[in-house]
Amino acid sequence: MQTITSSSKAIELEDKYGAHNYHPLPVVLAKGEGVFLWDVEGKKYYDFLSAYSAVNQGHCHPRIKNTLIEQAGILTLTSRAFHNDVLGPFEKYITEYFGFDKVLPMNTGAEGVETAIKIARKWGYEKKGVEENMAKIIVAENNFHGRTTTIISFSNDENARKNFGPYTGGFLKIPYDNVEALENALQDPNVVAFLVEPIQGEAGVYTPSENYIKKAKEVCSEKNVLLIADEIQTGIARTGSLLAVCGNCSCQGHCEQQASYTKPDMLILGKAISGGFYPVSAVLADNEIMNVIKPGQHGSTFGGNPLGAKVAMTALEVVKDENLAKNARELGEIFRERMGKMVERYAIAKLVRGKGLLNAVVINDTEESTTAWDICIRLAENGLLAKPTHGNIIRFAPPLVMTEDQIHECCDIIEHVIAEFDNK
Ligand code: IF1
Repeated sequence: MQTITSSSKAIELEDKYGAHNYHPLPVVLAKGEGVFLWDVEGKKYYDFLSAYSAVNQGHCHPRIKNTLIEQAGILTLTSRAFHNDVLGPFEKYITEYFGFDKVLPMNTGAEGVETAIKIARKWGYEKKGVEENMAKIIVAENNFHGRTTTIISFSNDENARKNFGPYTGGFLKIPYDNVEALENALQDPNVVAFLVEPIQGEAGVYTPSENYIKKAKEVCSEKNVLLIADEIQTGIARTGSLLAVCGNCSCQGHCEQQASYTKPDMLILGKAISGGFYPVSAVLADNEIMNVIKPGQHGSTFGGNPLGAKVAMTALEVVKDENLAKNARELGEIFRERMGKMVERYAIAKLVRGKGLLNAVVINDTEESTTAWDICIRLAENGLLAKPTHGNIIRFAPPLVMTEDQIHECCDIIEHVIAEFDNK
């Protein structure tokens, strides 16, 4: 294999030999540790993307790394044709951790979403009594749930969708953060589920009104419809609680006793469930729902493999042992307070929003403008990596192992760059 010694060489190779399905910032990363990344030239950066919230525990967390190395030398993959001695303990651990009867392990987030869709439909036919092939699932406008042909069928991002048809039917789209629209859609007796992100990530970290999810659960329950929470991006302490559906509680449990907690009928997790070491996703549900799946009806070669299961267990332990939900909550408040002041001072920054350490700053320019991109380039030059979304929104989501001093230093960098653009 060719050794990469310069960023330009690496970019050249990707351009020539890789499909052009991404438009990355021109930075070539070679090393990560905690909240930091280094490029091939040795320049150090604060990471404010965290691999789209997959490395909440920080890059190359030593405990997770040791688990990976240890298990890699014992047993990695057996398929589910046989039992393995890690899967059972993992399933007990994760179900107790999040407070559900059962789990179905998969690999990527999109597979988790597909799994939940299949379970919901099957539950609809076999438990709710919906007529064959008539089941409908309600989704929200501007959702992001992954990139399979079925999932992009109910996206309204033209770029993600166009020319990938024919599309999968059976989805009803309603405005996000609108309980009335949900109640109207629920009048259809063929509706089996409502699939929703508790905070819309890709839409630009769109935080709904308080109690939206709680009310959604209530109206769904009245109609015997399952609430499916996609917490692939918002879960695992990112938003200042273990799950976004925990609401205002920053305890490290699944918050069942807390008034602000809303238990979804199905919970989809991915990304940080393995701290960025290995693709692991999971769907959690109670018996009456999960038991509709019988042998041969769903699965995956790698789903539930001992390497992923062991890594995920350690990654979840780290979240508890290092109090990452509490840290995300506290640092998030500092971040939004400082960014709030910045937004007041500089016209180029319009507003800041988010929860915990999943935040966004909206840039005062059009979606078509390159301002947010140009700001991200300058942020990188100043040692901070972030990526624009929707043209004029910059997402700020550092690993949750950051310290207070570090978040202040990062706010200094962002303010410095914003000030520069304000004068332009
Ligand atoms: C890409 C965004 C983040 C997700 C939710 C399912 C999935 C995702 C709520 C699918 C994935 C990603 C994938 C990434 C971009 C990204 C993203 F910008 F699109 F919104 F995180 F911020 N549900 N999110 O956010 O999980 O199959 O990818 O494991 O490059 O597509 P996956």
